[in-house]
Amino acid sequence: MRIEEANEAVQAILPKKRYIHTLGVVETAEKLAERYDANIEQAKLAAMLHDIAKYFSKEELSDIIKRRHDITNEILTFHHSLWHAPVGAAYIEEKYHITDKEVLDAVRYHTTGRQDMSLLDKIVFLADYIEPGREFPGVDEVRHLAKKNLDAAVGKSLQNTVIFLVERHQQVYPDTIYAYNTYIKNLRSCLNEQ
Ligand code: DGI
Ligand code: FE
Ligand code: FE
Repeated sequence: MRIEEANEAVQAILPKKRYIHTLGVVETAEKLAERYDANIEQAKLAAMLHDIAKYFSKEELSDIIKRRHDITNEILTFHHSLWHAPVGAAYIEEKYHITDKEVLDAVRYHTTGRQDMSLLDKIVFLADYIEPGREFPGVDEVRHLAKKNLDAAVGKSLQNTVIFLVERHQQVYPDTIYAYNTYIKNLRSCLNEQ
């Protein structure tokens, strides 16, 4: 699928606000791909499609999760805001015949992260967190880190997310914990070097 087709598809599916967020993620993913020598076409395509399932109903999301053998049903016992990520990957595979495993994985793990993230996973995960439309405490620190150390920036955003969830008495999905345990080491060494 070409980026222009993906753009038209998401523009038709997503509400305006989410579409603008998506364009911010595409722009940021492109810059990160240039900075860290990733494939720019893959980064832009994964970014364009990352939230495609965001407004599927809970029923639709859970039906797809139950039907797909590559998505664990365990995710249904966690907050429904996590479901659109693996469902988005399944949807773009089925509907647009995207077969690029790296693009599919970057969409699948864009919300939770995972233990060993590919370069593309990290770029989409981080672009989603720091795109220009995001405004929350701590985002500027992650934007700054993203310019000098990708893994440390991923570690910082995971730390912020874990703190956010724990403070609100929320569950933390296992992949997020695994990702945190991996990339917090990069944050620590990056901070120690200063
Ligand atoms: O879809 P977006 O709003 O662009 O961003 P996202 O895909 O990162 O959605 C994240 C939401 O999911 C955010 O509000 C926090 C919530 N969430 C709930 N449980 C978890 C979680 N996020 C992570 N990373 N891990 C969780 O266990
Ligand atoms: Fe998302
Ligand atoms: Fe997003």
